[in-house]
Amino acid sequence: MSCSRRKFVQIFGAGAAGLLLPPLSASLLAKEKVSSFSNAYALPPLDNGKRQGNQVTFNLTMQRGKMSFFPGVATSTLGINSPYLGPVLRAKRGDTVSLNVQNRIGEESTLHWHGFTLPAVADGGPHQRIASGKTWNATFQIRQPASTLWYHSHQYHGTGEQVYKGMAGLFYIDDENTSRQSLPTTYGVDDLPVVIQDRAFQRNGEFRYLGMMPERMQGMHGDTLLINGVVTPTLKAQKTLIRLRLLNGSNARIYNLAFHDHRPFYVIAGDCGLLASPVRMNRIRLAPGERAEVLVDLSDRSPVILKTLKGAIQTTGMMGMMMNRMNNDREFAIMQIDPRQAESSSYRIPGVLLHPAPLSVTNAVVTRPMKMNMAMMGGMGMMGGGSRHDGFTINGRSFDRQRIDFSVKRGSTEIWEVSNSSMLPHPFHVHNVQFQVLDRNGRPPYAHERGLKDTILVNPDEVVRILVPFRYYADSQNPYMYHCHNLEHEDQGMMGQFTVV
Ligand SMILES: [Cu+2]
Repeated sequence: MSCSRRKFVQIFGAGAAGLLLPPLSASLLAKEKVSSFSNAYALPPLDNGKRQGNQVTFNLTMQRGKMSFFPGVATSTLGINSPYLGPVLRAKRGDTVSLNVQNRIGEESTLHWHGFTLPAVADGGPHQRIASGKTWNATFQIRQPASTLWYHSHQYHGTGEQVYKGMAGLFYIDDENTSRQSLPTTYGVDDLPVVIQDRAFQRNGEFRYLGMMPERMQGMHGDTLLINGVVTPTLKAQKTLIRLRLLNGSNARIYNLAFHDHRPFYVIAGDCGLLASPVRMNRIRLAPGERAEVLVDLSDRSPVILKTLKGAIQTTGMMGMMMNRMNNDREFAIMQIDPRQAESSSYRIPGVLLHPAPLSVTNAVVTRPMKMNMAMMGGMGMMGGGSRHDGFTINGRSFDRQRIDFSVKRGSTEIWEVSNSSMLPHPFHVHNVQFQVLDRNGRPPYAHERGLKDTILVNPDEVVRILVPFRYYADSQNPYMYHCHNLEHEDQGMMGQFTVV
């Protein structure tokens, strides 16, 4: 028996795989839709908070709602100050933000500020629980460069479902360079948020979340693409050069984004800030949790379709074959951009960008392995349908809220060696830090991955080394999380926690 075959049997059980595969792949194929881009792009509300000098207060209410993703069909949703998703919050480096989060969804939740450096008590991870009916306050100073961050539920064993229903939004940071950059920056005009999510729907219009066992293994994939909560919309571009702030806000789907005419675009920022100079690409892979800011030249005034291509996922062994059979790795239209009425932009693609200084590797004190794996230990865990399993691990251990996995020293910088010995890719995310990618299997990182990041995709059999600084906050009691940002993997235990002391 080959190694991959043995792993496959460990995960699925010898007899079960053949029985489970055909119905699911058939139903996915039958539901394939062709979009006519008849919906209009939706611009999320912009919330600058209530400002007094450098103190900015945001009032956020987690709420239940109904959304009509399809005409005449209502879907039950979660949102923040909205039925589905939340506003784009915006503040500046140096501001102290005070976020009041009121929970009115009727169940416990949390709200995590993804990508921020902040005190552990303000992080919004699974320890900062907000009981139904209560309000939680997070206050912290913004001490990092201009970037496109986001916020989302981080509920213990419930992150996947709450985010899927809509508990997420974007958070922009500006800095002293924002107005000095020669970049489009007018919200809703030439600077546009694009939150990409895939969803599955039941016949009655409700979201379908986690049915069959393979979905628990791969994470939840849907066959309908939502952009800012709208099914495959058309964006009527107002300018001939636009900046798209792309967030993969999906639970598990990895995208391989490109335009239908293969026109180039220019990546100007990754997760946590601008790159040294724009990187010309014609496709970009974006894993759950990752962001990319791109400039798109529309001066030919021809409508273009943003798609995700096949080949987004690198897998090995039987799991790879299975993912192909289930059609998770396939082409989707995401959004149409129609620039026929666009005004000429005064911006051009800049040669260089005012970017954050790179981190120095010379003062790294510790090299720490981070081994991600998914292997079934009990055999029946996945079949049982529960959310607690021992099969999703980092360094051989599944998440335990009572166990602090390790501590790091405040002011130190570490090298983390993130590896993946499973058959599926895993996007690895660390709270409280902006890290730098050193190498992928010993090779230099891709040009667009050379800025500061908080999430990095690690493919099967890959080792990615990252340089991780712990700059400011020490707290021996309250931990930060590190985890796979495939939310189903996270919920099933591919997560750990560390303190800064
Ligand atoms: Cu994972």
